[in-house]
Amino acid sequence: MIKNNISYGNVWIGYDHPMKSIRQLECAIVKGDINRATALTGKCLQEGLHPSHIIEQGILRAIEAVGEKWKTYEYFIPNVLVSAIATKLSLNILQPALIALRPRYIGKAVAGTVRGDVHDIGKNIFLMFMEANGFEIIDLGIDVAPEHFVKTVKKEKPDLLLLSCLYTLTMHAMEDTIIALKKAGLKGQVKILVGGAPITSGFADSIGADAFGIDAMEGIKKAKELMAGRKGGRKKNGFESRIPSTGPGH
Ligand code: B12
Repeated sequence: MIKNNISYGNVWIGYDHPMKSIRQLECAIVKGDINRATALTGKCLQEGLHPSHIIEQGILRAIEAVGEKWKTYEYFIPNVLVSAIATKLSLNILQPALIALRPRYIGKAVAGTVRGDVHDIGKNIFLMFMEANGFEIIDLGIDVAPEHFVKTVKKEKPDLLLLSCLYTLTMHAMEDTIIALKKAGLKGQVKILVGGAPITSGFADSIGADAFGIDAMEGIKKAKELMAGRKGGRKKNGFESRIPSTGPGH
């Protein structure tokens, strides 16, 4: 797995242990050192580390540390922003490597962070894993209005709608989006999967979502379960394979 390294048991000789690069990457993101973070991301890949391992052990840990520093007033918005930029650029480097592992086509999903909310790191990570698992993704970005989700679902006829939210004050926008889908008669046509730090399964149920994922990995599992629940398989373009509506607005 790891090139250019010689290991005897847990002892690495000649070159650095690749986990050292991951720790350095974590550190660079926390410090907001964008150039170093991108260089180290490339180095981690060159050392043969799996992109999902780099995300989980480096990037996610870094963002958690940044969140802690914000909580304790050690960091302010500009610090968090540079760390977020470093994260985004590192993810851009990892994306091709992750997508190259893409298995067979599973289905199509429209995604976005709901209206009023600009957080997208978690959504982007989740979407990268979705793509690596065979989903075609149409990402509408951040601060997406319910009407925009509705318009895109009508046009693209996805299997899944993925809604992300990080800021508690915008959680209601998830419900607004589902209400708008119901009003447009689309609620039974697309399965809705929700996630983001403040979201719980109770909240997801209360707003009429079809499933909730606590993190990216559980999100993938739920997305696949929702697809498996669809009758008659998936045709690549259209609503043809949709499960028949199970009741009014659902
Ligand atoms: C980075 C960050 C920012 C960056 C965002 C950059 C970006 N491009 O995303 C910036 C600086 C812009 C920012 C702005 C603000 N932020 Co901010 N931010 C954070 C921070 C530090 C990290 C968030 C993050 O990326 N987490 C890491 C990701 C990986 O986690 P995640 O999003 O939960 O995603 C995982 C899962 O939830 C899941 N997932 C995510 N989406 C989905 C979707 C589906 C369908 C599924 C299945 C799964 C899934 O998969 C992911 C991977 O496992 C948090 C603190 C923290 N500890 O979380 C605060 C935090 C979220 N922010 C907060 C606040 C208050 C703000 C501001 C209001 C600050 C201000 N005064 O302006 C603004 C918000 C403006 C707005 N309208 O949205 C608060 C929110 C508090 C609350 N009550 O909601 C937090 C918690 C900080 C705090 N402790 O006070 N922020």
